[in-house]
Amino acid sequence: MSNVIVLHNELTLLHHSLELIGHKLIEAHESPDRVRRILQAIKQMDGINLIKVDSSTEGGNGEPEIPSNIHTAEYIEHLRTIFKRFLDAGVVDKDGCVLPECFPHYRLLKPPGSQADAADDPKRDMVPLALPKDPFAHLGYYSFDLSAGMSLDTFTSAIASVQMARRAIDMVLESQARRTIQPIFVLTRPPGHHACEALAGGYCYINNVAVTAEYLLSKLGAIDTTLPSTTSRVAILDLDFHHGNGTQSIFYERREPAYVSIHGEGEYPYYTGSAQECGRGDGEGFNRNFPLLARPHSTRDDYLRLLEAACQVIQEEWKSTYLLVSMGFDTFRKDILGGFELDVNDYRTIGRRVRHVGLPVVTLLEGGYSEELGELVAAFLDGLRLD
Ligand code: OKP
Ligand code: ZN
Repeated sequence: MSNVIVLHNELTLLHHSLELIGHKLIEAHESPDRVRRILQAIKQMDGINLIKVDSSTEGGNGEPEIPSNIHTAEYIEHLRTIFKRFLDAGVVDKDGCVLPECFPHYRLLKPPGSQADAADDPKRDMVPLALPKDPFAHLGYYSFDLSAGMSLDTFTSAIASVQMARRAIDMVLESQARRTIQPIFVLTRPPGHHACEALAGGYCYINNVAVTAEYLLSKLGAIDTTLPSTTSRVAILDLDFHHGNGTQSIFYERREPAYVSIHGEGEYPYYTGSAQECGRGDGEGFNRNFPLLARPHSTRDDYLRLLEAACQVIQEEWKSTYLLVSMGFDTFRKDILGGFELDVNDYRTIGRRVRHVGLPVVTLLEGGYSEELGELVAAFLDGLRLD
């Protein structure tokens, strides 16, 4: 039995957003209360070492570098500045939130003289849709849906999250040197797994797990060429109900890190996550999707069988030496955005299985929107520390 380290930064509570449900614009389900519920539930737990990270005292001026192969510099600059532009123009209040207007849909451009189905081929040669001159159109250019509105402190919360996640990597590597490995759970908010190289969406802005994996790989250095070509040192296990399209796309042509996901079949974000998506080029074989139909077409046992298969891939096929978990709790049977059947105690089982992969592990919070979120996280952390 060992302790679990939990990292939290109060700046993650600042971000807030709106979302459109039918004809109603409401406070986003992804709210600061999620983290508050988790803090409330774990505060009376044994074996939890809660560390409050303070950005002003960590890492000098506070802002970690985002690798340009994870997110483009232009995209990061957009996230940093866009709200201020709306604010300065007087079209939003300080405590408001801005949403995109118009998306650069790939079917907007139709090659001259082509048939309709050629226009539908996303791989066809075409002039890319350029960044609009009008800054108020930038939000649409850099988003893929309406679920990634920006508020005054969205960027601050997102940056605080990656900063904690990088800190977790430093801690894991240090503790490994001391041979006292403890699992780490990072209270990242907003989540990250839907964010692509230059696209926000699905409550995500900066892909926390992608930046973390890249940081870890930079610490590990060049790959040992004597390692079998089927191996990947860093594995990302994505257990959120929704497919992590962003993480998949960022690493799709890379062997390291390798990505494996279990998620609702045919669910949001709808266009990605099929079992046929296996990676390309150097990345071939290092992307694995395990889609599972939502209830009533699947059971808890179906889910746990896929969890076993995913862990087997990491251990037996990739023979990974580090594990990053994109952990969503929207697989819970009562979650408003999920459709699986998992119960509270299943999160203890998941935590224990993750521990039994036997690797140094950093878990990042992705989704989870039920009232019971705190309880679910507590059960997961409990499983993570069991032998
Ligand atoms: C983020 B994560 C209601 C639909 C909301 C966005 C779902 C994002 C899930 N307007 N769609 O993977 O938990
Ligand atoms: Zn989710």
